[in-house]
Amino acid sequence: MAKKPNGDISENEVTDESAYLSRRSLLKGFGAAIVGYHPSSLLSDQMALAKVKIRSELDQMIAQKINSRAKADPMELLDVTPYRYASSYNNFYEFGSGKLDPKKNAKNFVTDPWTVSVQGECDGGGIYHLEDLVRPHLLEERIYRLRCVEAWSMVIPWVGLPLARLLKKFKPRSNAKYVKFETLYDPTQMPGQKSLFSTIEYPYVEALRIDEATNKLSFLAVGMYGKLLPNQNGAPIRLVVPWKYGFKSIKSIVKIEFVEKRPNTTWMKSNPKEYGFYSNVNPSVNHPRWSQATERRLPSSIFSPNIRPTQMFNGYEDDVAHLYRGMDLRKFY
Ligand SMILES: Nc1nc2c(c(=O)[nH]1)N[C@H]1C(S)=C(S)[C@@H](COP(=O)(O)O)O[C@H]1N2
Ligand SMILES: [Mo]
Repeated sequence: MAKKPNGDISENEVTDESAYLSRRSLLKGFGAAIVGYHPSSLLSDQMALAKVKIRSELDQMIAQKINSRAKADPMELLDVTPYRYASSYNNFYEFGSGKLDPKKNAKNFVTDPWTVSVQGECDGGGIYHLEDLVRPHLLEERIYRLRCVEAWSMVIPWVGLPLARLLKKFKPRSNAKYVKFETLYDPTQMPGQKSLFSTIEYPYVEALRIDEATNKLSFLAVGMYGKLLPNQNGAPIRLVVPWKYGFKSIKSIVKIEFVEKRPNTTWMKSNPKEYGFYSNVNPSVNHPRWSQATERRLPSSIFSPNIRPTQMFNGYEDDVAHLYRGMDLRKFY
């Protein structure tokens, strides 16, 4: 299959927050009359003002943007997974365990208004509206490989903000050793949470060591392919930790908690022999039931399987290997 750059990617690698916020407002229903117009032409005075204020950050942003682009393997740019795959082949068990279930069942998922509760060992805890978390930051684009533990992979252009920047705002205390994240629990909206035969417990919980969470690659996405995050991809805000198996990248986050002790995370609890806390992508540590040496890069078919070797830390070794220096990665899987 011939590969070509994806037409869905916008040329702007930076989506400024006012454009993002006005898109959120569109969803909120500013009125049917404005639907269909480009959001940036609809900026209210207030939003225009916000735009002026953040313009001074722009130079810095552009430098950052160039850095993050250069970081990605240039060949990966040609390899961005078509939007229709990234937005329809999903894992989001709250909306069903089939790959096509989340798109179908999350269609009416309500993501606005949305609040995130920040708790635990920090001085800046509280309940934050999503917009207030995003507002002070310019959004940036990061093209990352996503490697599922099931041995398929994609390349996705996320839009969002570095996790470290947000965590800093919450003023974690020195005894905060881990950051724990939780997905919304709402069985009325999430049919998977009502299932009697579920393999996992809800709410979905994930966690990172604080130094992992503040690594420059750890990212919170509010969009992808230059658009708002589709519900099935974890709207309105989800974690992206590109050097770890996909299940660490928890979706639709409502709670962030700073804790001293290592939390029990969802997949670990469900099957501790198969899913460890670290879950770093590692071609030489196999899943007990299948090899991790290779992966299927989507789109993939029986005629064109698109099999590639798995890369250590999913190709992000330079940025993250130091986090695990001296650790036996067979033991700390
Ligand atoms: N809350 C929640 N987050 C989740 C999951 C889930 O079932 N529930 N699945 C995980 C898995 S296994 C993967 S591979 C990625 C998939 O993200 P994507 O559908 O955006 O590609 O989301 C992760 N985050
Ligand atoms: Mo996954």
